[in-house]
Amino acid sequence: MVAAAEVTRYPEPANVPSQLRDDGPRKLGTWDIDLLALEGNEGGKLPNDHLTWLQAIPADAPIEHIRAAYSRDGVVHVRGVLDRDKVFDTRAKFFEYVSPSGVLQPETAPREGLYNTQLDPAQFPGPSATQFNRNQNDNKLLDLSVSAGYEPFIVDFSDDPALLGFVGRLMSDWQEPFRFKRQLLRTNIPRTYKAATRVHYDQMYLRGMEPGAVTAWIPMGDVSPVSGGLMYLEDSVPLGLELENKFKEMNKDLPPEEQLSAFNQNMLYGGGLTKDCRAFSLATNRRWLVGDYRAGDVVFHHSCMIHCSANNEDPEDRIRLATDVRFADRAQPYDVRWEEFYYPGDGK
Ligand SMILES: O=C(O)CCC(=O)C(=O)O
Ligand SMILES: [Fe+2]
Repeated sequence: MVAAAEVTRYPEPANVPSQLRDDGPRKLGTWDIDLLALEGNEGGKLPNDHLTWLQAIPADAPIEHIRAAYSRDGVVHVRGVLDRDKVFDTRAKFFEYVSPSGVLQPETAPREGLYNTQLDPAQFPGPSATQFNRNQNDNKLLDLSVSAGYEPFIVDFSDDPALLGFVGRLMSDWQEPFRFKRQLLRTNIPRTYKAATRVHYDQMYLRGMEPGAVTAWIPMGDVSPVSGGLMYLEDSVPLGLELENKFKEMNKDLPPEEQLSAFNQNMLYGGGLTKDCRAFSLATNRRWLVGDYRAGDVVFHHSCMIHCSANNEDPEDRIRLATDVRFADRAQPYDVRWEEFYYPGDGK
């Protein structure tokens, strides 16, 4: 077994040069990317010349523009796909539901999702930090976040026709777009360290199908550039595809079930490519695309697009809540393992 302390594990990619595009504006609203101090799991400030903005496109922009951005970049941040009030209502319901965990600042509205800073954030690791060796009931927030995912208020939120409709327009060659039942709710607690989302691409969890599923990452609240939203590695679909092909080759003599596993002997312990997003962007000579996300926005990404999150340094101690749901075409073969609800340690 691979040591738990291992930070990085992926096959050396052959030379996959990045198609670096012209740097866009360094300012986004009141934010200046050169002044951001972002850190990932392994610490170390991300060099600002390795950051650039993920620009949002309004949901009512011509779909051809949105489609072109998605196929060029592997990711598109769409502003205003969902009704903002609905997103906040669901956020409020979620935080009410998990409030027995004690995570909320007493006497604040659940809708705000403010963290109870009296508590040690280390007691609330999220789903990816607890993939293995978890004692039952050692993390009430995680237990409640998991079971919230089975509740109609979350399932209905994810089944919003506006979302499926958008996917249908984005993937116009799909015959029958559908949403996988499996979904996660992720609470990133402010100033929790070593608990950010590792560098990964989703195909490693979706090995029961060919690359091509679409992930919708849905911030459930406003998530500013310093509040632990997703960051995408620019021009990384070709790199993700190559890494996955190499993993396939490495996995080919494993039992079939193991070949599909994101946690088999060839993978980083606990999943992902590396916990060190700083080193990864330097090694691959690519920048992290950083977004300023608002409730109602949805980010769509390709299953080989590489991404991670930075630590949540929200100045108001807001918990970063997001959910991720995935879509595919029912007319094509898809990963049937994703037809079930998520539970911790389910190995996908
Ligand atoms: O919300 C996160 O931090 C992780 C989400 C993710 O990896 C995804 O949407 O594919
Ligand atoms: Fe992901």
